[in-house]
Amino acid sequence: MKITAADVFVTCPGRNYVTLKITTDDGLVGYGDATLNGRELSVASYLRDHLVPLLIGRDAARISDTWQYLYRGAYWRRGPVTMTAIGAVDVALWDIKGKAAGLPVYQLLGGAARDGVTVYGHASGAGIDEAVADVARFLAAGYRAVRVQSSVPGLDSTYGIRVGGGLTYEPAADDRPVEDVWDTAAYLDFVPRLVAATRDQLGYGFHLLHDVHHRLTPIEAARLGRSLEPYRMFWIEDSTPAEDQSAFRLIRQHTVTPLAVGEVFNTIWDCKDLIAERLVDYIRTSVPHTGGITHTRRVFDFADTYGVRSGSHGAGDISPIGIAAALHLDLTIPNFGIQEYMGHLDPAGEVFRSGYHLADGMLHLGDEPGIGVQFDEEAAARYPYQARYLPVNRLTDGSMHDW
Ligand code: EZ4
Ligand code: CO
Repeated sequence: MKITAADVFVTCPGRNYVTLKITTDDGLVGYGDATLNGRELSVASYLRDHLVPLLIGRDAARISDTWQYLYRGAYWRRGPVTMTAIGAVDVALWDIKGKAAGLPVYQLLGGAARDGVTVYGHASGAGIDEAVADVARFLAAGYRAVRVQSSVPGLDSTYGIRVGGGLTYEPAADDRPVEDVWDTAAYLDFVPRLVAATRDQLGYGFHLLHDVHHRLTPIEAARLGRSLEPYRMFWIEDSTPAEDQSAFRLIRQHTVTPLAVGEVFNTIWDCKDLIAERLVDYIRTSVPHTGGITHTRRVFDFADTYGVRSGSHGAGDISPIGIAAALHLDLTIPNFGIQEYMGHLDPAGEVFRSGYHLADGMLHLGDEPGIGVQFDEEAAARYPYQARYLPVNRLTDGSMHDW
């Protein structure tokens, strides 16, 4: 089963997605998600210019060998661009392996270890009342877990607030990033009130999450965690900039609020100390950004040894192919925690036809062989790439801050 072609598609049905398609000499086709939000073309180039020539003629069945060949062969280890490109190849090859076997990928990974994949939805609002009403809307739709975000009084724009019916937190700017303004004191005063109002009005019969999005110092994160303890959070996410693993030692000393981190990680080397020292409770690496199913499974297996559970990143900038790949892994691992699910808005559904569906707060995979997502090239061509940046953040005095 030789690889005869590998093609890269960049399309913008509502937001940008990069898709890798691998074709074999026996007519099988596999898809991988190569989307890296705000840096899409760098992964497309890494694939087209550096990996595609190496893939042609390789045996598509040898997933592990191809992974090692691309990882060790790069010499320049790790990094989001490299690992997203390798991840797309890996998922496309798992898709092909499933199709060759006539089985969904989760069957090849050991079969389902649970009935479905519990997900959390993204509630938000312009203030406490609107945010709580949005959480209630998710609960009414059957969700068992909801993330709550709200505009912070006094700040013009805050991460995580859905604008209108949209599903993006990265507003389009002309030719440079949108600039948000950040005030930690205002945020730290506000979030306990937001969370208290959510629990007061809606109770404790569901999991409640909140994303800090890398904005606090360790002692500020410790204070936030402690202030939220009465409200039994499922987790606070990305409380400090994620590259500083030792920050979590300090946070951990001060609070029993569960901690999650990892959406910007791309290998086990980014989180091995966090896991081995039990500094976090949930590891949020995602299949497309962490070298595909092959490497993300290693991260989760290692985490299981230390009682750390998965909580994979699943924002809308991960395509339905990346989400489906995550679901196959989520369904099989022993230490599944939760899966983020933001969903995708049309016209993404014209380009990606996915077999998974939401019921009772869980995502359920279909029975299609492979990953189970079809990619429509003609539809993709109708939505050409649009240059977009993630926003940046400044403090009120103009200093750059983490977004
Ligand atoms: O800002 O995926 O938990 N979800 C998130 C996301 C991230 C985007 C960045 O590309 O933090 O909304
Ligand atoms: Co996040």
